[in-house]
Amino acid sequence: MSTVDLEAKIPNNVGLRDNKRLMRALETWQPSFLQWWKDMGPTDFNEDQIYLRTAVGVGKGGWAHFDYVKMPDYRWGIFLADGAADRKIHFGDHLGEPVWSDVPGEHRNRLRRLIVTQGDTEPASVEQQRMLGHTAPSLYDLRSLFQVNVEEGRHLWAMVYLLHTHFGADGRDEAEAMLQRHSGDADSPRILEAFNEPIDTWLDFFCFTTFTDRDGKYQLASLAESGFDPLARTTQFMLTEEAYHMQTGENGVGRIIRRAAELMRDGQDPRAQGAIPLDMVQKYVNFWASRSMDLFGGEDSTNASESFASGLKGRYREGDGIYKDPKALGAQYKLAVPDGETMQEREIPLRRAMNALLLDAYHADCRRIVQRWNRDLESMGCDFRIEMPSTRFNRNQGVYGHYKFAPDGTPVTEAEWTHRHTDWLPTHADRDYVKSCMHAVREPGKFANYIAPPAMGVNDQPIEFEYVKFH
Ligand code: BYC
Ligand code: FE
Ligand code: FE
Repeated sequence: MSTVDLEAKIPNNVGLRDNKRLMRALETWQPSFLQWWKDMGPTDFNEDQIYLRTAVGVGKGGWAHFDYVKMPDYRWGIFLADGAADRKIHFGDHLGEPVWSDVPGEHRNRLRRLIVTQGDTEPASVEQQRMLGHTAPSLYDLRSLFQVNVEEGRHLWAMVYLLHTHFGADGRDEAEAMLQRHSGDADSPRILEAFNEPIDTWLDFFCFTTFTDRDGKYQLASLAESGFDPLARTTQFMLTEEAYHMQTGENGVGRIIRRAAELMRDGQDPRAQGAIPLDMVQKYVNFWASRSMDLFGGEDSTNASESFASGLKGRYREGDGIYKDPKALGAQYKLAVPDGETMQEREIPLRRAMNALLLDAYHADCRRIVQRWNRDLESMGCDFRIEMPSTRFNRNQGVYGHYKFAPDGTPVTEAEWTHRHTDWLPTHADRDYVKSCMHAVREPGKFANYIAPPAMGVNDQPIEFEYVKFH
């Protein structure tokens, strides 16, 4: 078991005290991070007391501590999950070799790129969500937002730690650059597309945490298989925090759906009550699910093949021994690709289909979430059903990116798309309407009329607990 140093300026279980050079580098980066938080984070709430969970160790069960803190005083720590002794690389061309505790020279660039891409998304999401605090539907939800924000901040720390420790001067430059690119910035945007999309409403936020944080889960899980041991152990621990983000999303969308269904059951029109009609929720689901599916990259990818072959990025749950061939050689993946008016099935070598495989697992997971929302609709006697859009719908990356499809995956012509896309994706009018529903509710235990209360509070506290104390 690693020792956790909670007294240090930067709480950690990576022995910072014994590595003065690294400690100095990180302590130099810390003020830049705090300045970024103050400029680009949830700026107007930095003086308020938030009931937050803070990671204080990596042991099962007791890894987190709850208390009131001001966000700038949050203890952003560096934690690696404990590693198994003499772990071996369990996939790809280096199968059976000992894992690396230092960066192998021949994989340096690829590894840095993966870490930078991962790291870039974390502060991006905080930037995207920075104004939401002003319209939180309850104190419970406001707390959830800030919990997600501080933890995404910690995930940035996790990647910056790897860059500073293992990539020398370039790593330090990359760590600086993480605070200089900004979500939606015309000159210096975030790396991946979904992280430049605005998150203006709580429906966007809950769809984002359902679908985009869930991409995070799958990407982190495949990096947690990595032969580069520090990356595997960092991402492993990040996943424990990620579960709450996805739960915030699933519950949030679920509560918005439930509220609409309740009103309809009582013979009312959700729209007349400042609630969000279910067909509008479906459009937001379509939008965020498709932008998030793009985060898997191309279905047929030489990058993905190389990352797998080099032992840097494995398949989902690769370590659980669920795949027959840990080298993924000789097998093919069947991919339906557009060919003129029709679809043709093409076989590609499995290694090149690693992004497609991960996307398939993600899509199945999303369908389970949608089913849970639908079970709730059914139990309330409502006939509407939410649907998870096909992996082909509204894509900008990969083999479907240049073609048009309906949400169920049927090919459509450009003309049909032009005619029908406003039925499938939020229009300006939809967005204006959803924005008009957003207003802050700050009385403990009270909720905006578009969202049902949660089933329970946080950390065994009641729903009407004062989750945020304003200064
Ligand atoms: N937008 O070979 P290809 C999270 C680029 S979320 C823009 O098809 P590859 C979080 C790609 O970079 C998880 N560009 O795909 C969630 C490449 O560019 P170059 C984040 C894109 O490289 C919520 C080119 O297209 N973590 O943690 O195999 C809140 C061809 O790429 C996009 C990671 O993503 C796009 N959507 O896969 C907070 C893990 N997609 O090289 C946090 C690290 C692709 O031609 N990243 N491109 O210039 C990776 O593993 C891979 O970079 C990707 C792309 C899966 C993203
Ligand atoms: Fe994260
Ligand atoms: Fe997250």
